[in-house]
Amino acid sequence: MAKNNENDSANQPNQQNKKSEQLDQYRKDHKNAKLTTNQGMKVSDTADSLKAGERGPTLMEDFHFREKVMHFDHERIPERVVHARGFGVHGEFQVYQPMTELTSAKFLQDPSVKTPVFVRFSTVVGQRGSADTVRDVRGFATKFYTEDGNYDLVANNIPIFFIQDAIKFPDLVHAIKPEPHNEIPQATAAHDTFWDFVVSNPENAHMVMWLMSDRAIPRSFRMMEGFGVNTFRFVNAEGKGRFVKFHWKPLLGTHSLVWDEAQKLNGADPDFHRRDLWDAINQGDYPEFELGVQILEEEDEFAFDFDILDPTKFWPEEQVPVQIIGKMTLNKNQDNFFAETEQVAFHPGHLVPGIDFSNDPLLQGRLFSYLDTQLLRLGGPNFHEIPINRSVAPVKNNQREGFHRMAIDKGAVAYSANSLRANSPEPDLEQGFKHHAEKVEGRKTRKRSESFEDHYRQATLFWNSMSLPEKSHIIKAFHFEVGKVKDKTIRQRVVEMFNNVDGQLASQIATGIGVNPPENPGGSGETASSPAVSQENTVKVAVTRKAGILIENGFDMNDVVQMTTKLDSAGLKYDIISKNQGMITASDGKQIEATKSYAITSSVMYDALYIPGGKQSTNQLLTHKEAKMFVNDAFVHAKTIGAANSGVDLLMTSDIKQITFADTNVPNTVVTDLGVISIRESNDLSAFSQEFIDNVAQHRHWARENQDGKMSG
Ligand code: HDD
Repeated sequence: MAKNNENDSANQPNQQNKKSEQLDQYRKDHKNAKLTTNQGMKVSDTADSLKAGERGPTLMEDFHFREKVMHFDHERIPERVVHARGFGVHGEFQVYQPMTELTSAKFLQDPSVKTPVFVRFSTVVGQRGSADTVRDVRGFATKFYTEDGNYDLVANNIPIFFIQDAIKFPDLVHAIKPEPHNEIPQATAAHDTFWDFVVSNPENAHMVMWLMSDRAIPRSFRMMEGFGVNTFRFVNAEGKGRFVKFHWKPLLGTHSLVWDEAQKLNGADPDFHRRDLWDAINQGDYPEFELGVQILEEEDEFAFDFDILDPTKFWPEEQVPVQIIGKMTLNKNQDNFFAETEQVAFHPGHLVPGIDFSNDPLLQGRLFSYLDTQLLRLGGPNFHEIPINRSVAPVKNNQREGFHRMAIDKGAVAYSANSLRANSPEPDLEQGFKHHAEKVEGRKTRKRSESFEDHYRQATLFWNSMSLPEKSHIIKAFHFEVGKVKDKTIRQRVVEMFNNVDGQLASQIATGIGVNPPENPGGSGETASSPAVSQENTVKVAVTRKAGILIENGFDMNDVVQMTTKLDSAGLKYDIISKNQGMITASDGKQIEATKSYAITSSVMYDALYIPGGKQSTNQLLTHKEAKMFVNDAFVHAKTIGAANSGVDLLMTSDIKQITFADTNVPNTVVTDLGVISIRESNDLSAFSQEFIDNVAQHRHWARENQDGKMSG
């Protein structure tokens, strides 16, 4: 169970690492303390201002009032222009084996070294207070506090990007953000300006396919991949460079919500993703991600039918395997959202020796944007001194002054070269960063390389790689997103554009959005697929999944205890839910606490649903429309549903009744049909509860989508 907020961070294990020790110097707990002003003077009253007489005007000399309100007046800083809504956590990274052959990066050499990290997950489009489960790309930015300085891997959960050149980023963001005249709509691409941008800039085709896919509505930050997107370079101690793409692989697999569920969650719990992460870490279920790299020798730069510098292309894992090189464990929540999540400043240009850039034109432009945006957001050039941004490696240079300078730099000398301080701090010729000595040559031009011209083949490759349920979700996403576009010409142009990806896809998009199917169904001619990008092929485990258990007075305690014992031992979570919160009495007189009621919870907050038996309990549940909604939603969202003994009666009155399990009524027999598991007349639920857990591990039972016209993608 999650603890209350005050205790949450206090009860966490204190990480023993250099970053944590550094942050300890700034952490304050304010326990057993006397209230003071910012000058440290004790305050005798903070509830009444100083007035001329009890009913008189407030006096200018009330310095405590002025200080308190002045501070409050200035408590907001500009939110990030993109990725405004995010959530940060601490962790540690360990490499599995020395990577000496590929890179000299020190944090990738010694498997016994735990490098502290801070990770910020985010959505891209929504404002800071927007909902978590919107359809969007997710940011996955990691700051490694290495002995050689900070290294930032500023990644997303989709391996490619919308545009090929950073100069188009302001156009993309202006198009996808709420429209400027009325600031509608919030946190969504489902509006005219975005789709106008898409059809006017066909390089978006591939990314839009991913954005319409399940990847854009992750089940959890703990269950999504991360991708560095841009092509970087590993450089070893001998100066040999190789191209590299970075991957984060979640040990829990890559899983998504369904769209109807995601929308309902936006209302039921707009903090669903951050709460999921916060709770998991507080409960000791530390999310783990393996770091993978795809490596390309420089000689193979031109060996592919796409340009490896083009950020709208990924390197299919079947062609360039992902080598797993280490693991990150996220094991500590932040103590203060503003100080850590809000003030952390990432930058793809924060490198360490052994890692370098490529000429990817999106990456090159990013290198300007991040530092620049931090200047405005964090109010000056000294944001590297904010605790969360501080390197654990010593910072020594001749930079001085500026807003909010913390360091007290001693001495008269603040320039280089100098003789008065023996040229200290001096460049380190041995260990200092050396730029990879790539040969570059060319005439100045604003032209894009012809090798960046094909916008459709990989979009088709992605489409070819999708399972049938994934394809149907993509089509439904197009219906929602493009259906919201008011301009019919743009809707028609979306169909024409995606006809270049796949003719059938284009025809099915057209059907839902009231425009004509393509005259000549087309496609890019790509026939290959990449099974690695389908979520059907991901890791499937039940651990940390959460079940809702519906009971009322008179429930069967044996049915509850057998299931919860099994869930506990398999590492799953559950909530006991009833009409009202409080103690609920079983048929044997024993009691259990319902920690959740219908008023504060709903099926969309759970991965699975269980209805134990107990005639009296079932009879009451049968009269609750909320209980039926629980069952119907769980069914429609393709979740595992289990019912034991009289609990099965609730399923019989729901939308599930048409599937075959209901006809099977053999006592003491576990019946499983499309992820609905039932057992009648049984006291021994061991096989039943194991079957329930095995089904939860499947994540969803997509075959159900064909069972019921009401299924949503
Ligand atoms: Fe970016 C933030 C990831 C392209 C300009 N970006 C930002 C964050 C992530 C990414 C995860 C949030 C960092 C945090 O949590 O604080 N961005 C990407 C990826 C890209 C990408 C994977 C494609 C490869 N970004 C991109 C381009 C530009 C920017 C092409 C500009 C030319 N990004 C920014 C920014 C942000 C940012 C405006 C906003 C807030 C911030 O930097 O700190 O500079």
